Amino acid sequence: MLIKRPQEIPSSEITDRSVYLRRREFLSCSIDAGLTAAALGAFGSLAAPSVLAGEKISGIAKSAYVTDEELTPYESATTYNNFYEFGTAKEDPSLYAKDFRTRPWSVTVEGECARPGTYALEDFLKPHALEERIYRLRCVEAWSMVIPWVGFPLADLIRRFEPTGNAKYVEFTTLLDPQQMPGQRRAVLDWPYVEGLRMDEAMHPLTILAAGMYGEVLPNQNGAPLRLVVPWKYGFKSIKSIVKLRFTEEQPGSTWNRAAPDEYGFYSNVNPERDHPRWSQAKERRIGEFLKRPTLPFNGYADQVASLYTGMDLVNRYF
Ligand SMILES: Nc1nc2c(c(=O)[nH]1)N[C@H]1C(S)=C(S)[C@@H](COP(=O)(O)O)O[C@H]1N2
Ligand SMILES: [Mo]
Repeated sequence: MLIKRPQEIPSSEITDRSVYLRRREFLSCSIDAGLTAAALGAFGSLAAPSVLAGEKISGIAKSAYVTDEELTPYESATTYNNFYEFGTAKEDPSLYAKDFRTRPWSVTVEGECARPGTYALEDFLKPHALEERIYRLRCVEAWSMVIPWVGFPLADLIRRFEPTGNAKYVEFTTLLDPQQMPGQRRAVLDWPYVEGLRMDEAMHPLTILAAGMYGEVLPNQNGAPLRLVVPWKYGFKSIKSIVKLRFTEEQPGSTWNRAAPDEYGFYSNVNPERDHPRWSQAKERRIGEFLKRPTLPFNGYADQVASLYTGMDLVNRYF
């Protein structure tokens, strides 16, 4: 079967598609009265078969999770990236992920839960109304950004799959596809990229899955079609282009932790008191700013998340 690449779709067809989308919204209204009109708008555009990175998402709900700090310019957030599957230089993902195909896409749910299976992305997202979350993002390389994500609480998704009492952790896996991901042709990391969270971290209201940013469908270089965002942890925990969730009893491995266990712990909570061997974590450079600013414990989210770690030694043992 010949699949058209997005950039090959003539503009006449794109107009047709927007009419199709409106019709589709109307249709889904009559099918599922339980969803709000706003949510349907968002779902409508994300469920399109040839959804384009950068396309506006309609009906995004505002949320209380915002900051009044200045947003990082869209240009910086989409050209200064870490996504080693597309290369290790900051500009590589924006250059080499252009043709990355994010449709069709499916996500597999495995392990300790009542509803394992493989789900089309559209069905995976369908029940979730999208909201805006403006979060700080702090990379372990000591730079940071402020990004308006479009997503939904991971907790809501996890509940749908009914984890069993043995589910103590969730493991996430990125797509493995060296043909499309040139970085995976070299053993820079142990592919595919995997990450993990303790169940209470995964269920925390700050933890989201993002399908968009800046009001638009997630650009490929930022982890389309679906990535994790855990704002109180170093950026590498926020795994991109997810194809699998697995509920486990044992603490899962994580790619950076396996590569250098002394440098990258499983928890990796932002901690100005625990330096990385190569980078002091006491300060950070907000992209676009010249002077460094102090780094805050848990990236400024301590009031919300510090209680998850009561009694744990976050410097020497659970870093
Ligand atoms: N699959 C995958 N996910 C990933 C990475 C990666 O290389 N591969 N890099 C991580 C790192 S180190 C950071 S700082 C953030 C960067 O996200 P951004 O490029 O959207 O700002 O993505 C994280 N998620
Ligand atoms: Mo990072």
